[in-house]
Amino acid sequence: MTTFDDIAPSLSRQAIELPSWAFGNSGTRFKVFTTPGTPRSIEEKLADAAQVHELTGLAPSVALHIPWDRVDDYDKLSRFAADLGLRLGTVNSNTFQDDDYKFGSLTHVDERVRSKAIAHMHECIDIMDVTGSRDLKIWLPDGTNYPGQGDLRDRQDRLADSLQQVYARLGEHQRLVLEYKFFEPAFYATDVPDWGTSLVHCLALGERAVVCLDTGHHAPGTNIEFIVAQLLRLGRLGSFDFNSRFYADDDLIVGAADPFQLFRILYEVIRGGGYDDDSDVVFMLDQCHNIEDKIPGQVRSVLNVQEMTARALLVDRQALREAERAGDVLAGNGILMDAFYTDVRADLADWRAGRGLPADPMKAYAESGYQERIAADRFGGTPAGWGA
Ligand code: PSV
Ligand code: MN
Repeated sequence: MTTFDDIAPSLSRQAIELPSWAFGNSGTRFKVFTTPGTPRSIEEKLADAAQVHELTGLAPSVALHIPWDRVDDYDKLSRFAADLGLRLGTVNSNTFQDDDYKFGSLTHVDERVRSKAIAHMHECIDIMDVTGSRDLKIWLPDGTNYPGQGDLRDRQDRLADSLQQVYARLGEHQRLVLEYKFFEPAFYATDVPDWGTSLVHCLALGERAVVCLDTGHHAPGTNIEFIVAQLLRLGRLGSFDFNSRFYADDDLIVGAADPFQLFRILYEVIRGGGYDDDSDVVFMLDQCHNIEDKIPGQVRSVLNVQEMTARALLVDRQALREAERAGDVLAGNGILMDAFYTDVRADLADWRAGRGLPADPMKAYAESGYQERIAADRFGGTPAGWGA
């Protein structure tokens, strides 16, 4: 029997990376609602992210998205982040908002456009060199809407060649993290639609190419924890983009739609060594807060991940292994479910209080007056959003 006291020390090594864009406005193709106090710059996004870390102790780094977070001086930005108690993390490339990329980026048939996309990846690596970020994350919008629009095979060949050119520019301690997604914006064929395709490209590139698993990027019913187990087994799970979905790539708060799925994923992470001290797996959020306040939305998200991590750590792995080996189906399932149904919220509140953190970070944020302050202070300018 594993108790909360047994797992408490493991909780202190949890680190969840926040996406800078979660603090900006986002929406659907129908409407983007703005929130008073929305940041107008990356500096203001970092200030908001610092609130999340201050209240939870769980979010020491922030991922950038280029060009949304482009600045003149990245060294200055790193120091700005450090003064807030934060670190700049993964650099996310963006080849989905430029007219040139209508028919693809790293897969584009036109060498001019393909070179431009490769140059963008190189720019991201230049930024990483200054910020000290380890990971370049590539998610591509590339794909086709109609059979016959493009040659599926040629597109893979061009992709492989482009990725080689990007990988070759990486420093010794940097990684290329390739994210997959089964559809959208392309509706017929996506060029990196699944973990298999991502893995195939990573294997061809070399050891420092790893897969990013965005939990919202699978067809309904996909067994995501199986993918986690397999990628960890092969040493190729680079990072998570955590969020949750009811229908498509909804980008809702992680753990909101299906807490049990999050539990199963985190169990496999722990089982596979992805939560070990020396693990290189990055636990990032990739979410959009379209209608809820963004800072408490991020606070709730990191707390959800912490809560499910605690429950997954509570699984009595020795007993589970014995049940599995004995073919005791119901005992094995019962052991997992016992851990999943354990309410750890009061223990986590005590754990936080013992570390000088607010026992209830959501309440502490609501009472802090920060939301009212930014709503009053951030006057004028353009709120950050997907176009910024
Ligand atoms: C694509 O849907 C994606 O998941 C990629 O990670 C992008 O960079 C991100 O969304 C933007 O939110
Ligand atoms: Mn993502």
